[in-house]
Amino acid sequence: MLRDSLPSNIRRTQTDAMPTYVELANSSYLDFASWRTNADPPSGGTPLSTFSINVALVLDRANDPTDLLASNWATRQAALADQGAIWSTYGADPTAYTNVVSALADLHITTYDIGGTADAQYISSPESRTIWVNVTQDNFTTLFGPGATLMTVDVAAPSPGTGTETVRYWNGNLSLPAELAANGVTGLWFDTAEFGQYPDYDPPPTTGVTLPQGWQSPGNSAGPALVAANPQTIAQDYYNFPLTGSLWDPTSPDAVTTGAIGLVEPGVGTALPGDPTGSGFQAAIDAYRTSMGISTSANVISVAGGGQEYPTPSSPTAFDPAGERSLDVGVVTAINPQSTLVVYAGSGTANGAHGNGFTAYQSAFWDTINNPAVITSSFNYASLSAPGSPFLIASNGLYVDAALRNISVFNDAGDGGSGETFGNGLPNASSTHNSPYAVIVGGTSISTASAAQGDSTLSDLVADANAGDLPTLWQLIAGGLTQMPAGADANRLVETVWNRYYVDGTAIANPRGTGYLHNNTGASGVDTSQPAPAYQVDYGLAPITSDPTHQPGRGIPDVSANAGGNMLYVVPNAEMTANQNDDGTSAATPLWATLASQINAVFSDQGLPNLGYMNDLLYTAGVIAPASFSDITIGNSTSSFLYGGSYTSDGVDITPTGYGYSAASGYDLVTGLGTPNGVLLARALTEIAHSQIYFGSVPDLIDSNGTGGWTSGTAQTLLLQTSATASATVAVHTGSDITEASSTAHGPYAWTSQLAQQSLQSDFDGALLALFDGQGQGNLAQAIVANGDTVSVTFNGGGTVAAQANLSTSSGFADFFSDASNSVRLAQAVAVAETANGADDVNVVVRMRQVAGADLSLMLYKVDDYNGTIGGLAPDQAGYAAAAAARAYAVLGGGTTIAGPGDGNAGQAQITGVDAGDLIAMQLTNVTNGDTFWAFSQANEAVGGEHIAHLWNYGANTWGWEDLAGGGDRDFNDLVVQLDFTSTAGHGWLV
Ligand SMILES: [Ca+2]
Ligand SMILES: [Ca+2]
Ligand SMILES: [Ca+2]
Repeated sequence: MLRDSLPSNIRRTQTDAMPTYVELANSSYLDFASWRTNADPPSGGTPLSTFSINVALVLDRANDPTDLLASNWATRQAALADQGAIWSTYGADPTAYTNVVSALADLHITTYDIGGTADAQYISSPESRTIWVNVTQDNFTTLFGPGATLMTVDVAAPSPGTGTETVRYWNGNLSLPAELAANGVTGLWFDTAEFGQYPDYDPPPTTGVTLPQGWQSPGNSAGPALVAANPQTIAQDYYNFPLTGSLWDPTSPDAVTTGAIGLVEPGVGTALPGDPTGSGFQAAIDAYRTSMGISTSANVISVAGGGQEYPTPSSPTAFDPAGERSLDVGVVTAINPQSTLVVYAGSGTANGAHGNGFTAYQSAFWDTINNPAVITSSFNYASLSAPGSPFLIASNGLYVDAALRNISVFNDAGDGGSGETFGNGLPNASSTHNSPYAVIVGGTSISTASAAQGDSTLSDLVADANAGDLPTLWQLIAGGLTQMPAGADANRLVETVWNRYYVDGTAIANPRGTGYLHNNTGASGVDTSQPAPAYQVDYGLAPITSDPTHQPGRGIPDVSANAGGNMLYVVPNAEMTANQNDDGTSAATPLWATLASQINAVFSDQGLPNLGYMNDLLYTAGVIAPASFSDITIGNSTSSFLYGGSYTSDGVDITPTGYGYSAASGYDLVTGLGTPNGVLLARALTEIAHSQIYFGSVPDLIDSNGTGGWTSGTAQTLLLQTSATASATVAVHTGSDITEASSTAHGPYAWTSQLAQQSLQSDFDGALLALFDGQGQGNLAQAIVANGDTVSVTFNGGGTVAAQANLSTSSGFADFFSDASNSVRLAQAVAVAETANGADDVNVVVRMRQVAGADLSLMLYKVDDYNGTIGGLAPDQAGYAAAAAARAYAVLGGGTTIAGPGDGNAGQAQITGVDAGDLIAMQLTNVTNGDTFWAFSQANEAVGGEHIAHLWNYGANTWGWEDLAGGGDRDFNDLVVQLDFTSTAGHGWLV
């Protein structure tokens, strides 16, 4: 360098000269944690005379991974398998990184853990693009520019007359030395608690809303009737987790080992009172396991390079990190007793560290020793950082790192409701805790039948359910009810939004005395700092905030699970000395993490890689296998507010502004896609994974033409299924053909894809299904189309939108929506054998549910194309039946036909000798009257010159038959049939 060649006296002058600085846009104090405040920035006070703060400097990536992360899961997995190539491509440019380290040395700024090990206090590495440094009162301006001053000022506390709060802030934007900016330092984070959320103390500009008295949302007030359940009971009995029973007995030859789960527990780690190293943690967690009926010891690894400490909350209602930790470890170890727990304390307290959550996430994501494939956390840091700020750049990049490390991250939505405990009058969602590369988990409340009877907010619902009220039962079944309510004492009756807000006069409180400023309902709504992720757009969503500005953004949560209310979790207390009952989205989140870890075990058993970043797969499962989720439709999370006013909450005067969100049919901004049906979700995800990896060349039903239109993906016979809430004029245009698909209204309880798939569960009560038998579907027609034909649908003269087709077209169907409840489904009449690992000669599971009185029989046979042709014979040609019989698959146990299970029953069989890519068609025989029916209507009976169609598609590889000639009652549930091509792989845990 030129400088080194100068005489020593000049070099010293050059070295000590003030470098030039580059201002960082959007780097004000309010941009760090108080974006969307309507307060004026703080001012005045005095310079802070003594401080020491550790700061993350984050460099840009050498290359942009956006395209890789936007590719499908299989493409991502293929790339992520080579982690060396990933990080030489998507880490920092090594030269730029070295330049920054060198420049910091020239500036005499202390750095931490450059090139350190994975259990170092801080993560400073070219791969993480991060360099941790220390600044004090002596060199704050050296790093952040000559104008940077850290100030301290006392401001009035939110409630008049309650004193003052001390705020630490800096004026204006921060700057960086030009050498750092030139080498791509664009991200910053502070390992400190100095810079909190700055509240708006101005008088409220609106009069707000009047809240109803009492409980604000149903299903959270069972009182003494509430249930306290062991976590594994909640997982197995209410969420149908896939791995159960002897699989968890380590002495069993069937024993399964689930992978390590990382728990982000900033500061506290495994510390116990008086025991900062957590030396007593092993005994404490083993005592909990014993109380849960688990006889083996936990495998616990503590990663706390900067130490850890047991905190003391400032008040009984203050956030308690140790309680969070105990909740996390309890839920994880009880549900997945063979998963190693890796507990991350983050930077701890050594060297001026503060154990900020960012540092714990970073140590978890970069733990290349333990490599947990699933990481769960309920900790946020600096909730509202501004878009474009160096703080949000750093935070967003952290979760991209996790995706590139092939980690599945589960973050709780948070427990602050629609207001996010931020008093700006708006609905808020954290900008730092809702990454598109993390699964965001919201909260629900499960009510058993007995709990519901003790809950006055559910009394009407209980009465209606017990009286057999069909609309009520229909709603409850969509929410996961599988038994008649009268006999459902031990089972779920209803699952509602978790919401503990209670209003008494003008006081917002609950039995714990807390309200809008504490943890009482799931955070929800829309993170307006980012656009809706592609998987939400592909699901047909366009999330907007509920306030009058209707801001777009990322909808949260993605999914949800029980968070308390009428069902609490039995977990260790904060000190780990005894058990207690606890709640929160902090409980729902580790539950989801254990499910992902179980599914990873299934994936491994079937020869698949880990799930990694897989949000898109969840949304795809929601479309093609909707029974993967129970749909939550009851409750709200409303808690927006301004400071000041005539209500009180948490000892503070506030004005509720009423902007919130409610659960509703389908995806909603309180509970996301819903709560898991673990086995059905696992089947769906394995099916999607094998399909993407091994069957990418199989034609899709339809292909986008790039301008909003669609073309047929192959030569095929399409079922045209109209669903209409009133008589509708409908036409399906394929190439130059127009097929009439007009329809009368379907029956009010015509079966949905979700119900048809739910009904295939053997423990679903046939008597409950019988209440909804005989409900006619809309019109069913058929079209034979050529490869490349244009495809469109008109509904009552208007156009339709295939809003979810991107997610379903590779599974053989696509819905063209006129609106949410009026649509035409185009579906293939055959299944493609997308077998596990593309294997040949495999057994395939055939699941059935019969809701008809006749004796039925099913034959599955191989065809040559999507029109059902066999050796040149079309389905309506002479000799087809004999040709089909000659192509019939053998049934395990003998013969080539499968007997229906009988009225009301579920059944299951396997066919054998199925090769990858086989096209499989079905024939139904009504044994009672001798009629036979085909998937291709031209082969069926004609009425008035029209051939009658008998097969209705209910999602991926699932169909329902109508078993009577002439069309019968057209309920298409007489025999529901599902082909499962992947579950026999490996140990067959999902069969
Ligand atoms: Ca819902
Ligand atoms: Ca029928
Ligand atoms: Ca029926």
